[in-house]
Amino acid sequence: MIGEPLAFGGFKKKDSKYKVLGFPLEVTTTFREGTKWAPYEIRKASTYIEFRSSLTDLDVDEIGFDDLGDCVTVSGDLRKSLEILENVIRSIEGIPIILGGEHSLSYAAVKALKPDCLLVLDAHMDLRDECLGQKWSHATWLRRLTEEVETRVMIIGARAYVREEVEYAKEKKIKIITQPSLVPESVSECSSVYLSLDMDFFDPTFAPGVSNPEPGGYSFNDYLVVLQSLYRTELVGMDVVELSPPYDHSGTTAVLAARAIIEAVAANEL
Ligand SMILES: [Mn+2]
Repeated sequence: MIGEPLAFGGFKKKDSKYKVLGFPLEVTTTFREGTKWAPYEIRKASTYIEFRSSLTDLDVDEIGFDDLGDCVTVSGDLRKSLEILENVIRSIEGIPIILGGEHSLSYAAVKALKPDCLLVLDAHMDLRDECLGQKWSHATWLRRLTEEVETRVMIIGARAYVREEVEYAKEKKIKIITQPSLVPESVSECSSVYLSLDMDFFDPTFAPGVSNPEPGGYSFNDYLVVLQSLYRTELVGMDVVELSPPYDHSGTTAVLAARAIIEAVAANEL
């Protein structure tokens, strides 16, 4: 690995179907900035941890990853950046694993991959019509997406939202799941799933380095319970978003992000 460019787990295994793509998107962050530095920090953390899955006991380093590097973003232009990402994802053969970046990027990924279901792990619903006067934002991307596509949406972890979002969720039949153990049953109805992990799904105790921390979150073990939902469906892509390295003083949020990817791949492989 020494002398090689940084890659997820040190992997540039061309024949792995798991295609890691960094997308250092940061245009609309409203609180704690720094998400654009996350792809680098997640890759760095990933080179120092074990790749054995504690959920499945699989050795994920035997499966490996194909790290494609970072996709270009257009500084200050969210819509253009999303257009680029959507096109890049369409061109990838395999299962893209996107290292964000702000949460808006999931809009482009889901549009490109057209999963039957979208499973969002997030403290927030991101269903506002506008955030601070902006129609396109990390806090509105899921509203824009559900206005355009028919994908079934399930959210687990939501604990900070406004009435407008709850009403919209009801209108659009977006499923708000309140217990990790209830996720596998809901997802078992899906023929394919895209997993979007906002790191603020976790409690700030476990994941302090995020843009919008919210108390009352979940643990890594809860996340493993959620992942059991991948046993009986096909994962078509995932992202890990909203990690903000300048607030990740211990570096443990980046480790958690890397571990979260390893476990998701293991759950999909089982
Ligand atoms: Mn969030």
